[in-house]
Amino acid sequence: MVDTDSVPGDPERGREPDIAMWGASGSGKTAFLAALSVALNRSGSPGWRLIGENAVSRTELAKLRDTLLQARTFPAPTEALTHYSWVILGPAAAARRRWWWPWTERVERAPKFNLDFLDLRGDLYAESEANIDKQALVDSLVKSRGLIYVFDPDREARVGDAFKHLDAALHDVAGRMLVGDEYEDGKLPHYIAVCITKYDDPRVLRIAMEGGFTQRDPHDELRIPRVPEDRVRDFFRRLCREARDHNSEMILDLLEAFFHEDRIKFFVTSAVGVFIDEDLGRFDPDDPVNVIDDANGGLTIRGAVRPLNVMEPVIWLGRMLRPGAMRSGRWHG
Ligand SMILES: Nc1nc2c(ncn2[C@@H]2O[C@H](COP(=O)(O)OP(=O)(O)OP(=O)(O)O)[C@@H](O)[C@H]2O)c(=O)[nH]1
Ligand SMILES: [Mg+2]
Repeated sequence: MVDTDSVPGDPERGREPDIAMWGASGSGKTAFLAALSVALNRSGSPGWRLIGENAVSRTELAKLRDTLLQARTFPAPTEALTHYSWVILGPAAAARRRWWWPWTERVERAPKFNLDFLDLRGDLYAESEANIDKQALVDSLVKSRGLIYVFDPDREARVGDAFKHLDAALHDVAGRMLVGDEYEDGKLPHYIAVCITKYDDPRVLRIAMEGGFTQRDPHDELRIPRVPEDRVRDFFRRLCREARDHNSEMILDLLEAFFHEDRIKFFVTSAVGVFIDEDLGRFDPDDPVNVIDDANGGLTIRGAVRPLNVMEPVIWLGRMLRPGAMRSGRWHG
């Protein structure tokens, strides 16, 4: 029997495992990354930072953030495969004294997660033949142990191709990981954060509010309607039912067939957040739209950028994957 608690996150490389991201074309992957540093700054719990590990990643991070905050619009569709190496640093816990060594204080290590993201165009799986970028996506899904799966309810209602993409990508990953004997339980070893994007979109908000999925957080002065944690899975199922493609109803089953149920967590996210009228000082259900058309046929972010649930999935994955916390399917204690 192997003591799983002593197994580091990624034994082969002796470092924290990577987090990979995927989702259909235009589902909001790059906007999510752009919102991440804004979200960490706004988190209300000071001390969280997102840092580029190399010059390219630092420049890209600044560019993404400026697009949202200065240009007040969204990043352009991803054309070339971009590799980001970022580190999230959290605040160190207060120093502690040990009872057997009371005259010295032990400084707790600050939480630190590596984010090795590959940002790809999401239409890869629209092409049936193999290509280099698709290969890179599958490699990154296989190598990672944390996944951010981006699900765009707006696209599902209009185009409805998430099932096709997910099914194809999962079968490619399973073909590489599950055919051998390594994962005896027949499931992929990843933790997966299923992120429903564009919650601020009026249609998505309406389904949440009229479907009775939302609640008000009594501590939130802005009175933004939230989907409580224990309702998000049901909300996801509902959005899949509203999709254009009837196969979308199978997305949840597909996820639960490939991943351990206790390693899947659902999040309702928005890169820009809902509109808050600063004079009113709170959310107005009759005036929620935060993304409007501009004169040049593009989009403008109308009010403040207040990302919703963007850092939460990343920090959840970081916590699940930190050395010692992960239970790989390869070991059975
Ligand atoms: N309302 C709203 N729209 C969003 C949000 N995030 C993204 N969008 C819209 O979705 C579009 C696509 O977002 P991207 O982040 O570029 O999507 P992507 O998944 O990176 O797309 P590809 O790189 O083309 O695969 C944006 O241009 C916005 O119009 C959001 O939080 N709210
Ligand atoms: Mg993109």
